[in-house]
Amino acid sequence: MSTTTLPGSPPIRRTRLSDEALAARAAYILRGNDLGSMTTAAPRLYPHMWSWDAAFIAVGIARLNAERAITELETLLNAQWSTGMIPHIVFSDQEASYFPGPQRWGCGTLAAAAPQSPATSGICQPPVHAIAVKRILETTQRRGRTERRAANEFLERAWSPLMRWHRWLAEMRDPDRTGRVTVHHGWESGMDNSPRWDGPYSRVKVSEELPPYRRVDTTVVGDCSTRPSNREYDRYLWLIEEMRRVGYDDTQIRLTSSFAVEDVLMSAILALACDALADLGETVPHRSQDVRDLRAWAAHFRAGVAESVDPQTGLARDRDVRADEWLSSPTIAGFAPLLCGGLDRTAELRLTELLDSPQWCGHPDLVAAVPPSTAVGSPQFRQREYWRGPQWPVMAWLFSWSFAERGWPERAAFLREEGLKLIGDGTFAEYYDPLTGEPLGSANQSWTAAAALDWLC
Ligand code: 2M8
Repeated sequence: MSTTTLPGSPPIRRTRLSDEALAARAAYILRGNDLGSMTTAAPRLYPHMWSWDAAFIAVGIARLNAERAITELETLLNAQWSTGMIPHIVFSDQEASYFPGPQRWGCGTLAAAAPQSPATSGICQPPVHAIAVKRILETTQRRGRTERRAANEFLERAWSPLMRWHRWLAEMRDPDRTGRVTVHHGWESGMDNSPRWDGPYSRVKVSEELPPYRRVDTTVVGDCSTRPSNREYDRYLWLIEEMRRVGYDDTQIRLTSSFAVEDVLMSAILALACDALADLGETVPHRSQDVRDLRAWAAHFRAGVAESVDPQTGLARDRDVRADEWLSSPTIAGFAPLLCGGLDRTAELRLTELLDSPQWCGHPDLVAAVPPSTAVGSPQFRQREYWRGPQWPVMAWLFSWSFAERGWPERAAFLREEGLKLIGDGTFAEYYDPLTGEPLGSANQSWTAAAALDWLC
């Protein structure tokens, strides 16, 4: 047992809580982060709603109260753009300090497709929402009639927004029909500073016209070195500036953005989410055309992911559209085909063996055998730096859920056990040092608490 201090919080004894105590603490954190109709991604660092966080959070809240989980997703869907895009941040109207906030994005005044209210950002995040809806429906099937009915009625209301969201990704973000979703900002991937994006960002030239700004995140997190650098932030902000200048118009962004990368993990998630939604629509006759579209998209993106696999390493790769080159950093995204399937048996076996190997989950120094965000021991690995090495419990949840879907219950259970080992002290940090287990980034991160609840309840 050791004692660790999270910035801004009292010392936490790193001892494993009982499952009951851990679940109770997770529930307490989610209630504490609840603003009424949205849950902040984290209380101080992320005081608004984030798109993929909201989906994972809803899965956890459904274990406590299905109706509140539905409200969470409805708040997000109410912020959908007229194009079909679900924005990556929905800003709370409560006074909360986050940069870049609604003014810097300027979507309400610049983007014809954005809602006037609520205020949103102008980019998207991975489409895990249909996965959440499927999970919530499964959870409620074991509940009373009232919760079951509420969940089924929600599916009716959410169907069309989710279809429009998937269609927008499939059509607008795959212009060359490669079967891989193009992102125009590292933030769209959710893995902001992953080494996956180092090459593409090195080619983004920040103009002197970038309006000045002041970061807030580095004033919240105690150890700034675990956050992206100022150099990286300049690039993040410059890409937003480029989008503002074209009024967040999809076609213009595609033609002008200095960052265009086919994101293999986002593509695998889209394939998974299309299948999840199709499963939910399968028994409803008037949805048969939608289900056919969803299955076709799932097959298309699954094939795009499989095609990206590096014959040398066996890992899937992103592709930089601007430089016309494959990107081969050894990151967790390389395991994308294990989420969505699509490889032949030999390639799939090779990839599962790699996941279990000492380069990844089988590394002898790991505190818990869940995939680190970057391969331990690779030149790009930084054990405390955000998406450059730390383990993210929510990613373990996603892999565990999809392994169960794929018919690999032992693998799913193993990741659950190891994930709980990481977060068993109840810190519910944003991410963890894989070699020491130290909780890093934000404390009381909602999606970490949500993953625990889904695992435990
Ligand atoms: C992180 O990203 C935001 C920007 O979107 C930030 O650093 O300010 C990422 O980990 C992202 O995946 C996550 O959704 C967000 C909120 O938890 O934080």
